[in-house]
Amino acid sequence: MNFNDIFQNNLKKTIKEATDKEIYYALLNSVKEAASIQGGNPADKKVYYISAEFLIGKLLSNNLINLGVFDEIKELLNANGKDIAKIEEVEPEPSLGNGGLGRLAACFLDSIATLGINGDGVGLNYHFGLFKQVFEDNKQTEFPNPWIEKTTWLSDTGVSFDVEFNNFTLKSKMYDIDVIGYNNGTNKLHLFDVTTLNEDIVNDGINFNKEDIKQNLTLFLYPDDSDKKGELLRIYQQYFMVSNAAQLILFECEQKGYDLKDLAKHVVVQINDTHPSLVIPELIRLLVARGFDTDKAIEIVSNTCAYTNHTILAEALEKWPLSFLEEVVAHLVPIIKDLAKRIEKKYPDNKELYIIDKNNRVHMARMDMHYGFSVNGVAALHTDILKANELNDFYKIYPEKFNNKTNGITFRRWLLHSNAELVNFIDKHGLSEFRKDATELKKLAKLVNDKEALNELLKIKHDKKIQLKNYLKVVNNTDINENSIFDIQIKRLHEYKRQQMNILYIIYKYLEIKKGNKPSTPITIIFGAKAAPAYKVAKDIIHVILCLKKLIEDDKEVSQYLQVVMVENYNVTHAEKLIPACDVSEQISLASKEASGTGNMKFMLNGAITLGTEDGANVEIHELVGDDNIYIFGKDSDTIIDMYKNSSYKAVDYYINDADIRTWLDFIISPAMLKIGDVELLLEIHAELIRKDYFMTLIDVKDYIKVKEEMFKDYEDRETWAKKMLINISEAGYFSSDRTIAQYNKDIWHIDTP
Ligand code: 26Q
Repeated sequence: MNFNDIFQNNLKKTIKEATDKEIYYALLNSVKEAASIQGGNPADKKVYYISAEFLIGKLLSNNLINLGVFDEIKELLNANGKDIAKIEEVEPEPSLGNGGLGRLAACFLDSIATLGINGDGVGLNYHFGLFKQVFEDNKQTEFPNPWIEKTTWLSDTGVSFDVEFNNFTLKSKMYDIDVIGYNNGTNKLHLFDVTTLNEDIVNDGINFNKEDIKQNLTLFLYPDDSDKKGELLRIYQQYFMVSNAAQLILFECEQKGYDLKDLAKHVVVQINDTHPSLVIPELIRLLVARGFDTDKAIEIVSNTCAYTNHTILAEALEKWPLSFLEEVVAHLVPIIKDLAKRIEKKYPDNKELYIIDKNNRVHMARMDMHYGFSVNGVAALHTDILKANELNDFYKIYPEKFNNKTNGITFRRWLLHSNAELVNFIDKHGLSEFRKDATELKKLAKLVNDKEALNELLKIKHDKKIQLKNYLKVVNNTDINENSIFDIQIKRLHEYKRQQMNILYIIYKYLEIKKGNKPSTPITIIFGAKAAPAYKVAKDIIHVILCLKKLIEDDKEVSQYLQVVMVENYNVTHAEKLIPACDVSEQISLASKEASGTGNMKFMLNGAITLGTEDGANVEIHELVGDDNIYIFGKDSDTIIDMYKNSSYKAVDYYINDADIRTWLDFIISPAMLKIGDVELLLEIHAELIRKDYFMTLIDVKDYIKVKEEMFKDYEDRETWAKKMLINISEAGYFSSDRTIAQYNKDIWHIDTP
């Protein structure tokens, strides 16, 4: 049966008569049906991608694209007076991730299915996902973000496991979401839930009784991004996730009649950061329970598990107090202690290798590196830094385990779906093969002297800017000027990402305009960022942005030339609209701190030019596009790493010695700002930037402003700018997650594909 028939069957009335909601639910059910007809990606080995986060975003359009029916359905709806964009709006966005790591997991599932690799995701079914951000009084407030409706992408599988904790046992329920490969088989995302959850215990924003584990375990995703919080609930969640994963893995192997001694021949477990690391002792425990001796169980599991590191920030590497683990899962503790003892015996002289440190904290990453067969970073620079610094002791004893897998993004979502106009352009120039092989985009470079093609590119960008303008009017109650430069910084709010440096640019520019130095083209600086609710400095930075926005808005003179926008509740859906409309992509982290970044890749693919430091994947973007097509500034990672070693950075010296920097910083506590904002908060963030500034804003701010000004000047030469856009798009093929996943499979997973 073709998709159209399935759809008509589900709708049960004519498209003309149906409401947008009815059409959405009918399409959802039809996609599920089509996916089940299509079947999986069979092989006798399977990868289980275990992750606490899968930031999948809305699914309808992507699923239609991957089934190959999007255009057909769009036209069918059109012919009946319906707009697919309106249908998309009906769908709630599942926000099951914090940011980069979770979105990467979602891109990876798409590519795994597309490449025909037998592989499923395993995670948790958070009912409220990440909090919804609302601005009140120029500050962030948090609310629950429900996404599960009666008709939903989740399918109840009937599969259930018992998960034992110290004082009670919880029954799980496994829900599946189909992961439809682009013109290929369907895999699954398995999301585990508890049967005893109670959504009603949430009150007053996102508060709930943290002790009532049975009722709260899958209520929320932990809203911390690279920020530590030693909460017990987090361990409950992690153990619940991995115990289910481990039981599912063994169950599926036994069902297929595999001998568990050959587990590593049939299964590979990819551990997405350390959040699922307890899967190692849990698998060992389950194998021992099935009669293996401990040595053998350890050997089997070590050949099955592979670990991906996503961060260099020491404070984000999970170290759980042994006492916490004893309180939650005492039955894993003897295994963890045994694993630790073996290392202490083998390497008595190097305490840096110990799994349990002298303060009785369990270092999850260390367990992964000792008892897994692969360790990978997520961009070339990141992996090099891990090898040379943070993980050097491990690299020395296990050089063969270390490998790099530079991140990627799925072109289905970040090009086919978000930028049909650009796809049209690519097709028109005869490069439609890019759908199968993204490096085909390289051939766009032949158009670099084709004025007509360059003009088309500029026109597409302008159209996307108008679309964004219309979108922000509706969702953000904001009016932006489509003839201004769109300068966009969208990512979690974190000091190392240095949104505060962008703030200092805005202050600089405001003062310049006040002096009469007006930009040739107006500038719109757009932010989108959530701050972890407990991360005070991050929330204060949001406050400054919102106050500045208000101050400039109210200034008739400046607001014609400079506008600040902060998109409320930044999420995947917003990103899909913002990225195609962007001119300047802000990737300004302190060198050495951003493991990779993936927004940088999405922007590049959509013809934005990067303004960035030599950090993460920016380094690889720079290498690909060359000096003329990227704007690089700031100190490099070697310099920064040395400065941390010598503690040689002193923010206050910049404040004292540089009058410009002092002027910009003091503007934060100027009378005009204090009138708009919260005096205490503004004073605190001002003091923070002068006294601490742990991520060295002031070391790069002048170079940043200089290069940003050059960039805006270069924007005026539209033809040269369009060439830069073209080269960026043409070199973006490398960042397809299909390439990344093919590398994971070739080097780590070894799963046969059709
Ligand atoms: C840790 C302990 C307790 C609670 C929460 C956490 C926690 C949660 C989320 C720690 C880290 C995260 C998320 C990290 C993350 O998103 N890292 C990003 O991963 C991307 C994909 O590899 C990279 O592109 C980014 O550079 C990296 O910051």
